[in-house]
Amino acid sequence: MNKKIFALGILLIAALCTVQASYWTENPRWKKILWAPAEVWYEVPAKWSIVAADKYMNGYIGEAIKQAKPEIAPNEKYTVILGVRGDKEVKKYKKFIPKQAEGYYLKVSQEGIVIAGNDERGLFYGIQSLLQHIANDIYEEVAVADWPDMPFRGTVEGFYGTPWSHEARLSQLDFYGKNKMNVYIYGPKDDPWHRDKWRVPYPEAEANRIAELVEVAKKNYVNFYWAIHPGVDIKWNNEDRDALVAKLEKMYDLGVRAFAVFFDDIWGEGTKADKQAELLNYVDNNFIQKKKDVAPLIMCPTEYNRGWANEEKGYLRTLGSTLNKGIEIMWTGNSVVACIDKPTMEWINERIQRKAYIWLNFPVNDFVRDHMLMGPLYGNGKDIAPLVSGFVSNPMEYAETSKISLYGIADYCWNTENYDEHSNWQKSLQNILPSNSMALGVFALYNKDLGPNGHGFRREEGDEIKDIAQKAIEGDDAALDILAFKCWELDEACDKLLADNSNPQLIHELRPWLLQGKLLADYGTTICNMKKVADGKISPSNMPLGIIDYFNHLWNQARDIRKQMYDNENNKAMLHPYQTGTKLGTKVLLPTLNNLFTLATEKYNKEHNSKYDTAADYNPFKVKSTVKQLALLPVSVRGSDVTVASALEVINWQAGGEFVVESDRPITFQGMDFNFGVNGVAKNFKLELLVDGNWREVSLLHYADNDPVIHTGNELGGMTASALRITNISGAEQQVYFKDFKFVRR
Ligand code: 14T
Repeated sequence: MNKKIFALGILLIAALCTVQASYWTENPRWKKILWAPAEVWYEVPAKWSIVAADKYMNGYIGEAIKQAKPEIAPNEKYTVILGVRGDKEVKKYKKFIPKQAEGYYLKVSQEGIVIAGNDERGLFYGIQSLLQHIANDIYEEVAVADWPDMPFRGTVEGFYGTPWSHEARLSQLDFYGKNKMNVYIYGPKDDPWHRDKWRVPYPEAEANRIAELVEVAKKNYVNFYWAIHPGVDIKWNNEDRDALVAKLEKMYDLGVRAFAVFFDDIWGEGTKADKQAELLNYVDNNFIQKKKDVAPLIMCPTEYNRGWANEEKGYLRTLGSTLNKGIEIMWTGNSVVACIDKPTMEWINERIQRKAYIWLNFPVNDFVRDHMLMGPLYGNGKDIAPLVSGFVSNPMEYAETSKISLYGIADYCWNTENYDEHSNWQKSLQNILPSNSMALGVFALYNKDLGPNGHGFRREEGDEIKDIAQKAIEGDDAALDILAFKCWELDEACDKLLADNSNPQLIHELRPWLLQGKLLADYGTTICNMKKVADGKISPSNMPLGIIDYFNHLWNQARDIRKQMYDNENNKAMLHPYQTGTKLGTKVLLPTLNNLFTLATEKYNKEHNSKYDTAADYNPFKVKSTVKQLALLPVSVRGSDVTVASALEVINWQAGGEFVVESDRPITFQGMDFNFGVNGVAKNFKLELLVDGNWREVSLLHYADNDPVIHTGNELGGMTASALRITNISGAEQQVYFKDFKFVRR
C-alpha cells in the first residue's frame, strides 16, 4: 500500500476516535470541536486563579464557577479566563465566539481555561460544559464552539395529578441549568391557584415558595414562566380581564418575569378564538409590553393539536391573524400525544403565522398512570429546529424519574441533527444514578411502553427479547434459558435499586414498580421452570428435594405470585385516586410469560390427564364504541370492580352513537354508575344489557339535580348479561365528559 495513504488513514482513524471516544460524554453534545490535540488525560490542578470582571464574580457566574473543585487562589499560574463578547478579558478570542444567542467558546489546555460567551447565558453554559468536562478531576485538552439549535428548551409542568413538590422543582431547576435548558413553565393542572381559583392570589406560604423558585431559576439561567388557566369559567368582560391582569401583577411582585395563559381542555364560552385573542392582546399591550422586563407572552390554544383543529370554524387562523405577533402559540403536534415532525410544523406555522412553540406530551403519564416511563426520547424530527420557537416537555408527576427523558430533551433541543437516543439514554442513566446505572438500565427496559391508551401513543419495549421470547414459545430450550436469565437479571436489578441509597427520591418514586418488578421476575422464573417440567426437561433427580409433584408446586406458585401482583396493584394505601395500577413489562415480557404458562399447563394436562386451569391472568372485557373518542379506552379489573379509564377531554357523542362493554363470559351485576360530568343528562342516554342474546333496557337516573352521577335502576342488581350498551338517544350530539365509569360484579 502507498505509505502516504496508509499514514493518512491512520491519522484519520485516530482523529475520528479521539472525537468520538472523548467528547460525546457531555450533555448536551457539543456542536463543534475546534481543537482536540490528543487523547491524553491531565490532572485538573488543585488551585487556579480567575480572570473575570467583578460583576460576574459577584453574581451567578461566580457562583457557578465556584462549583468546580479547584480552589480559587489569586496568583495561581493556571488561569480561568471568563467573559462575554466585548469584554476586554476575552478580546483575544473574539473570532472563536459563535454568533448565536447563548453560544460560547471553551478552551481547556495545559496553559489554562478560556470561556467566552456570546452573551451571559452563553458564558454560564460554557462553565457548565467545563464542570462536566473536569468532573472526574482529569481533563483532555479541547476547544469547542457550542450553541443551541432551538432558542427555548425545557419543561412545562402541565400534567394532571399531584403537582411537583417544592424540593422536586428546586432540583429540576438545577438540572436544567446543568443541561442547558432555559425554560420552566409552571402550570400544574391541580394547583388551585393556577386553574380553579385563578383569580385568587396565592396564600403567603405558597407565594414565598414561588418567589424562591424564581430566584433559583435565575441562578440557573432558566426563565421561570408562571401560567394561568382561566378558561374554565372566564367571562369576557372587563371585570375578569382586570382580575387576570391583577393576578399577573401579584405574580410580578413575587419576581416572576415571564407568563403564559393556557386555554387547553376547556369547553363552552372560554374556547372562542376572537375573545381569547382580544384578552391576550390586551394583556400583552397593557402588562407585558409596559413592564419592559417581561419575556414574550406564551399561550396554549384550545385547539392545540391537529386532531382537534376545526378548519371550518378557523380557530387557529383567527389566532394567527389576530394575536399580537410577539405572542407565542403552543402546539402538541398531530394529536394530543405525538412526536413532532416537519409536516406538522409546516401545517401549524402556516395557520398561526408564526413558529409554533412545542408542548411535547412526553414523558407525561397522567393518562396511563399504571406505567412508569423510563425510556429514551425518540421519534421527533431532527430537521425541525428552524421551524419551532421553543420546545418544552410535559413530564411525569414523578419528577426525578422524568429526568431520564429530560436529559434527552436537553440534548435533542440543543444539538438536534446529531441527537442519538441510544447514547443519550445510556448517559442519562449514568447521570441519574451513577452508583447503579446498569441496574437502572435493566429495570428501565421493562418500563418504556405506555400500554394501550386513548391517545394511541406507544413506545418500543422489549425488542431486545422478542426473538428469544418467540423461540422459547416455540420450544427452544436455549431461548428459554436466556429468558429465565433475563428474569433473574430483572430480579437482581430490582434488589440493587431497592437497596440503593444514593438517590432516595428516585427509588421512592420507583418503589411500587420495583416491588412489582420483583414479582414479575419471580413469576418468570417459576414459569420457565413449569415449561421445563412440562417439556420433560427437568428430570426427577433435579427437582427440589422431597418434592413429588413439582409441576403442581410451580403452577400454584405462579398463581400465588399473580395474586400478589394483583394485590399490589390494588393496594389503595399506596395509590392515588386515579392510579389504575402498577404495571411493567407489559409489551413483551409479561405476555410471553402468560403465553408460556398456558402452553406449559396445556401440555402437562394433556400428558398427565390433569385439569389445571390453563388461563394465565387476562382481561375478559373489551370496549367497543362508535363514538371515536371512546373506542380506545382501556378497561381494567380490580376484584369485583370493572372500570373504564376516564377520558379527560370533552366527548362529542353523536346522536345514535354507542358505547359497548363486552365480556367473554356472563357477568352478574351488583351495581353500576358513571359520571358524564354534566348535570341532568341521564335522559339523553339509554342503557341496555345483553341477556340471552336480547338487549334489555335498564333505567337511568340522577339522585339529585346538581349531581352529574348517573345511577341505574334497582332492576340491574342480579341481572346476568354478556355485554352492556349505552346509546345517545337524544337525537342530537351530546357534549359530555367520560369520568368514573364503573360496574360491580357479584
Ligand atoms: F395544553 C395542552 F397542550 C395539553 O397537553 N393539555 C393537557 C395536559 O395537561 C395533559 O397532561 C396532557 C396529557 O394527558 O394532555 C392534555 O390533557 C388532556 C388531553 C386529552 F386529550 C386530557 C385529557 C384528554 F383526553
